[in-house]
Amino acid sequence: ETRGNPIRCRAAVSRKPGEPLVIEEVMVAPPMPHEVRIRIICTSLCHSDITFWKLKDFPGIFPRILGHEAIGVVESVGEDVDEVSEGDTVIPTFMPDCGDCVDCRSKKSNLCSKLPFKVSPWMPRHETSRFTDLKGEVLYHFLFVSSFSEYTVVDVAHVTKIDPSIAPNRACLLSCGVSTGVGAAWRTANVEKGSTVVIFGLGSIGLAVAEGARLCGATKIIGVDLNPDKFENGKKFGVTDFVNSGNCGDKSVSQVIDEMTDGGADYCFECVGMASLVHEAYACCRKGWGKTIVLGVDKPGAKLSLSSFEVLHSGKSLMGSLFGGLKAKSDIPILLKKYLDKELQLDEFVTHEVRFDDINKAFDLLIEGNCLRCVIWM
Ligand code: CXF
Ligand code: ZN
Repeated sequence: ETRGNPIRCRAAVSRKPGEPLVIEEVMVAPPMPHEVRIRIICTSLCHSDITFWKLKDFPGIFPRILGHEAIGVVESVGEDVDEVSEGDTVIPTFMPDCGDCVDCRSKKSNLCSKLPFKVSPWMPRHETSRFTDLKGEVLYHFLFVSSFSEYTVVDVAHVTKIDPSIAPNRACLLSCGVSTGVGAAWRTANVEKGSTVVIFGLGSIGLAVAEGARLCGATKIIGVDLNPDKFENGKKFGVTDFVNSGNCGDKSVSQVIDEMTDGGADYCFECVGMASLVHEAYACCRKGWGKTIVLGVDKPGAKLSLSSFEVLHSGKSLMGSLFGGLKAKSDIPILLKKYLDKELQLDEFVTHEVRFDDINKAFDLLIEGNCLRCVIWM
């Protein structure tokens, strides 16, 4: 009987920035009110795990249990949890969906104001940790998920119950990366049939944007990347055209795209995390109605500089999108259904799978760049 008691299990602890994770035994406290304890089935590595693993200064918080793209089974629930119960299959997400704040009730936002998103080392509601190592030292949480552990505790606002029959090594992708990209095209931009879309960066997020844009009926999907090999793979996800950003001669990328699109694209997505690419994207979305959506995470403090006069004259929009604008509890099941109906591709994103003991190999693979998603089996 584990319910109500701490669980001793294995976790991959990030003890020092940039150093290999250490698999060790940890204690996972029982869930507090509004929390659920989950046995992780599998997790996959997202680039944000690497970003925060490498960060030395703020918010470089160690020792920490990283991981935020996962699927698991509810082991036990805390007080005041009636939405899920023991044995339910759930997807944890870094974005909450409390369902009753002004924002969660509005169709226009996915930015919950009851549990506002922040990069915190704690559980969202009680601001404490559920993890300790065997010496009794606190281990910090990450993005409210911390899935690099056999068991984790997540707030009920951060879990979505799903159909347990879906392959876990596919469903887990909807916990972060693929949902973010597909959602950005579908929910944030609301790409229409016949649209022209430009995607800066053909990593997992960019390819998921392509997949979303394809599902929405976009006819021209231009991929922009420094690596021309990315185009071949991109075609599987709907990329129809390619611009090698390192090979535009004396033109800027935005000039090249402006010519290809006869005056600018309907939607541009920045999926790299470079302010200069946001400028390029904004420059080549069409005057009057073009929308540029920022998905990439740049260094803390990185600034954009747009001329106020240009913004006024252009009539363009610039928007950010966290988790693709999706509301986890209602939208993840929709995307899973699209996968089961063979509309949404997920299989193609899984390029590698490793055992939990080889979690550091997943880091190497994603850093090397020939990996989209590496699933880690617990
Ligand atoms: C990121 C988005 C920006 C803040 C940190 C988390 N999302 C997921 O990988
Ligand atoms: Zn992520």
